[in-house]
Amino acid sequence: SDYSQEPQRHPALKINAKEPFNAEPPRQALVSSYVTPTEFFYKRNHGPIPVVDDIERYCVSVHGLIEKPKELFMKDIMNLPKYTVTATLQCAGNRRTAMSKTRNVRGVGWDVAALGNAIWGGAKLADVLELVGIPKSTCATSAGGKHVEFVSIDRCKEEKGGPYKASIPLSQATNPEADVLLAYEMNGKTLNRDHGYPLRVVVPGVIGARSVKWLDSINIDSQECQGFFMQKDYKMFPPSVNWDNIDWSTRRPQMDFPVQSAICSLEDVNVRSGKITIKGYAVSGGGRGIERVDISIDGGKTWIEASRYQKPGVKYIADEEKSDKWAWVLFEAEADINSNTDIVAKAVDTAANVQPEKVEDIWNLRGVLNTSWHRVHVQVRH
Ligand code: MTE
Ligand code: MO
Repeated sequence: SDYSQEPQRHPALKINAKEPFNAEPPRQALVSSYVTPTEFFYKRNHGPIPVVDDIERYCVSVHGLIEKPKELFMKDIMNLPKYTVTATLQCAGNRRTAMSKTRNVRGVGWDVAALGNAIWGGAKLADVLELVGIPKSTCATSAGGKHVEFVSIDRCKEEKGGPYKASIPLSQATNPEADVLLAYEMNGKTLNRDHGYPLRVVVPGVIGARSVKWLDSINIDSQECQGFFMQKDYKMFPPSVNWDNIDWSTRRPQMDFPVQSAICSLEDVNVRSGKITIKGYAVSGGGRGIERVDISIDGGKTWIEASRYQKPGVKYIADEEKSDKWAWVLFEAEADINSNTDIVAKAVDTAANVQPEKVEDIWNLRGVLNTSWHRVHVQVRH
């Protein structure tokens, strides 16, 4: 593989793997703004960053079970109505490092910042599919159980040198309310190479692995994508399954991510005795908003409710009409700390799903979806 044409990256990023490049921002930087600056947005790759230099000739071929297969050029996609969607993208491996501390797992180690909240601009996939004769849907059971496969330009070793790929159900792809985008902008600027230039998929509310970057083709199929990252990775197994007894076919590919939160204003550190501010993020998949964030300053015995922030004028963040339903909320609480303790965060989403207490209970061999209560141990200096 050729890593000689990698883009420049912000020096503050914490590099978890160099080739392919995998990096996340420091905790503090992550929650310093509601919209994550592009240079601090985590970068998750499985191969070298592709170079697309002839944008006039770049096109996406749409084929498979359709009547009018088509090559779509950038101008065709940019001629469709442009939408902006504020959505949090989260890697299924976020917080894997903490899971591997109970029992070893395989995969890139991530702290709590393998996610980010961006304003994505582009065409709705539902509009793109209409161009090739596939009607829109609003009903989850329509679309005949078919799937939409996204194939990239990049090359990765897991696919034996082939491209990264993934699929979503056609019913989700054709539903305008699902807000699935073919995005060419991130935070108001042309998408950069790290994040999928010139065009990427953004599937809001779903683990990042399905938001294919550097889109090359779209394939309408009767079955879900058979690629490595759908069939042999990004599935959640029970704690009893190990590398000797694993049967990948017994589980479905993970789609929506579960309710998650983490404290980002503190690491396991010394603090001065007295008032401290506890800040972090909370997010849930599937368009479920955040109902509540609970904070404990005594290791989880008693709890206080944190205040939550998305944007000015929105007090009740679980209100779907007013909130950014695909986006995280930032939370904040103040507390008096006078002795060594564990500060803990747990979030509740609008479906009343709560984060599990112990990482052991959700341990899985690939180390995905660590959504256990987030703990920070603080030592007090008097
Ligand atoms: N798309 C391609 N083509 N190649 C990849 O390696 N990684 C996926 C997804 N799309 C990947 C990809 C994974 S696992 C995640 S979490 C997100 O992209 C990360 O997106 P980001 O790098 O823009 O944060
Ligand atoms: Mo990921």
